[in-house]
Amino acid sequence: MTKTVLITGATSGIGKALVKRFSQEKYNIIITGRRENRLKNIKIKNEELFNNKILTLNFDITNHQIVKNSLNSLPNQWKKIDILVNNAGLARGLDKIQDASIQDWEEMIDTNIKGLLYISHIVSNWMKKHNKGHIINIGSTAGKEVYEKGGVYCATKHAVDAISKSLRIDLLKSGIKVTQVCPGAVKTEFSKIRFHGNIKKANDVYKGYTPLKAEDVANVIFYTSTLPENVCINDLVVTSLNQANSFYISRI
Ligand code: NDP
Ligand code: 8X3
Repeated sequence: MTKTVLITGATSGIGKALVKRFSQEKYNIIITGRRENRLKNIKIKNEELFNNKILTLNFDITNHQIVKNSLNSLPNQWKKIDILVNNAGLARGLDKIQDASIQDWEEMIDTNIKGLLYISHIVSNWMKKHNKGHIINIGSTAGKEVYEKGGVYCATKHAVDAISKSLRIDLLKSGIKVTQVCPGAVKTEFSKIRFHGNIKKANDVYKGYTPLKAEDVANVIFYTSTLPENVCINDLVVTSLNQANSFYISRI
């Protein structure tokens, strides 16, 4: 039977690459994000290429009521979700805590922590009905150690780390796998968003070394979903060859 995967934050970067990877394997895919035009184009392009079915849900993950209404609007057959990839997320700013913008903090906390929880709350209950499913949370090396000026972003990714561990315990009797995938630097729109559109600052993040591509991470995430039923990767850190952790990157 065709499996269904829900991918949040599918309009760009890792999420968009994941849509392609799962489409190649003919999954039914629910894709979410705020940019409706992008969702439509991604649906059309992948369906044309891979002949699978893609359903778009256009919502802001930070609004609990809208998340609930959107997910509940899915046709019943689309609510039997085999895999949930909690990928939507962002960094805003790179500032010391005493200097940072409160608005930036709110956005990161609301998206990376609360948004992930809103989706997981609903979808884990759907999965429980079938005693089956796989929740894959996208954490970060920033959830493994903290770096200067990254305080609140790192805190949100440490929260994803904690939530992934807790969910795995809470769902232990439910036949639902919980995996966390923690990438190091990946060249996506991430830094452009972090620096509020400052392209020079964004490009500087990836200068002098080869970061991961979104496709690299998508392949790894996809792999974690392909293992036998009794095998669960709990936690996986993936960086480019040039990166050891949040602090050490070998630049030329
Ligand atoms: P992108 O900026 O390219 O993609 C982020 C995605 O998240 C977009 O599809 C965006 O959709 C979605 N998103 C952001 N805010 C919201 C919101 N309020 N409501 C709904 N969707 C939202 O970044 P990446 O692909 O790099 O990031 C994906 C994940 O990977 C994030 O969780 C990030 O923290 C994590 N990560 C990234 C790394 C990197 O170096 N790039 C490294 C480690 C982890 P839209 O704007 O259309 O709503
Ligand atoms: C993104 C990686 O190093 O910019 O999670 O925090 S980093």
